[in-house]
Amino acid sequence: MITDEQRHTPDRQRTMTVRDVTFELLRAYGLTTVFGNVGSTEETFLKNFPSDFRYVLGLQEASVVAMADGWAQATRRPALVNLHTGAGLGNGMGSVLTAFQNKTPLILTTGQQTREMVLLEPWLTNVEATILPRPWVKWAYEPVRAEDVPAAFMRAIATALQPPSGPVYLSLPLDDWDKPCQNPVVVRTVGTRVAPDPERLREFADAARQSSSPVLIYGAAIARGNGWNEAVALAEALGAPVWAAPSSERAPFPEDHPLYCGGLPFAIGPLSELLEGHDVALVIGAPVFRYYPYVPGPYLPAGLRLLHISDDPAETARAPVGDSLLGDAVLSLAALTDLLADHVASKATPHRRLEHRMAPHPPAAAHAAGDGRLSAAQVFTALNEVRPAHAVLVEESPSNLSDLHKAWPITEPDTFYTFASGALGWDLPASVGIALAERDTGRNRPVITIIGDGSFQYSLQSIWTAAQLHLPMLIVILRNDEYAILKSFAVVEDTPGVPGFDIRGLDHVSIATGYGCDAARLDDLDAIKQVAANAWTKEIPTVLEIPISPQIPPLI
Ligand SMILES: Cc1ncc(C[n+]2csc(CCOP(=O)(O)OP(=O)(O)O)c2C)c(N)n1
Ligand SMILES: [Mg+2]
Repeated sequence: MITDEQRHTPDRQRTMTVRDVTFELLRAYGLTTVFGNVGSTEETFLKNFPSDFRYVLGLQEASVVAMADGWAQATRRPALVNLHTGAGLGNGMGSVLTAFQNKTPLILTTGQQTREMVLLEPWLTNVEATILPRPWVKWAYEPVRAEDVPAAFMRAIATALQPPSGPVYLSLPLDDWDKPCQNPVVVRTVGTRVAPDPERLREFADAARQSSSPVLIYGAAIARGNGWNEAVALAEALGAPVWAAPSSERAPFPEDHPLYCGGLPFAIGPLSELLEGHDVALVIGAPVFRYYPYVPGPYLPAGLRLLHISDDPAETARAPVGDSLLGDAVLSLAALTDLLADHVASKATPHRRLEHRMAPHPPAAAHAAGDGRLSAAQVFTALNEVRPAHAVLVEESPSNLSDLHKAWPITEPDTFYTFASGALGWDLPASVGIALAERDTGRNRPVITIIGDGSFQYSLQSIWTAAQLHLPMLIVILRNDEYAILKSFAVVEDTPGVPGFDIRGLDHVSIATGYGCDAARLDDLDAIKQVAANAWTKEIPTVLEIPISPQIPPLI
């Protein structure tokens, strides 16, 4: 940190350190919150931690990275993470993988052993540090000289922010921070959106104009770019039905809009079937497509031309079908709407409307199968009744997802988050980061996390951070004592007799109170509604364990 005395001393008379210059740069970028878990190799970075910076401690690194991810998404700013050398980064990698697929700009840093000893690999040396986080970072670097540290941060920030945005990584030897750094801080800015090639976009607009039955498939990039208005304007200009891309991690379109059809299934054959009858599909801001279970079939129905717009060249390159165009989703939506200004929208083709996102068919049993326990659907309906206005939903509840989306349509921007990756352990800590961002931004919208009893275990330490930060969240654990969704996969994959699906004997009330939260086990709808409604009067999270009747929903 630069003291007032240093600030008023002419440059020639004092020695700036690597720490001074780096903190000036971080300050200039507003990177004054460090999400971290510290060790001996990071203490030199954090020494005399400046009072205008904030340290958010997470007790395990998967939580630290995902909290930063949630905060970055909800503030629409990059976030700074500091972990303990290779050991901490290793623990955090599941969340780094998710952040990469979420396209969240994270500046990941770890300490490294001192340059004096690194050659002989003392304890906790991050051997081949830049290899460890690959392929889930856009750039990984360990500065060759101490004085390169600030410029390496600047390059890291620029790389993280430019499209497609994502995590970057710096490994920082612990003896660099007090070394002299004569180079002044250089603060550069970069653009974060790339416009599509106008000629090719015109071709796409012409194809849409000439189509007799166009369909729009919207992805999470529209939500990340705050583009609901643009998404609605294009849909209405075309009069086209809108699907959310399979398993969208953010809601790209208001789910109560008359043109909204639901979420496409994440399997090849069933997805293709749902697009039958259309002649042009425009996919904007999503991969083509995010699939999961393998269900063979044609990628597209006969007679359908697919046009794809994304700012991620890896996505446009790996699409198995269709013609692609690189460009920002929201800029493309606006430009297409302009190009179609003279277009008289035909009436949207009447279409099967799915009221859920991931699973193509609703679960067989919507209610408890006579075992006295509530069904997930009953719980969601009750929570939806008492949730405060503008509540933000964060979800990781695999077997109950379609029930959740049926009960809880997303009708406001930035009120739904999940992971793009399927790597469990992201949503709970991300929801803590989102709740912190809601407070930091002054929006103060309540955050409700709905999570399976299996998913809860992966990053449960994050609820301690939420309690320490006095965040009044509502965290609902659906206890079915099993990994239910894996039983559905066992049906699809025809794998009877797989062990390891049952997770009995967990006491979430003890766990949550042990981490400093309020907690209760409730199996009565009225009590659930009452406790849920009161969660917002507290200064710590409320964790509800709700026993639910297990169900094995059909995946396909
Ligand atoms: C990091 C990670 N480990 C394991 C898995 C495999 N997996 C997918 S779903 C699941 C079970 C989830 O259980 P729970 O949260 O209780 O939801 P339920 O299926 O019971 O609704 C597991 C273990 C995964 N996706 N990610
Ligand atoms: Mg479960």
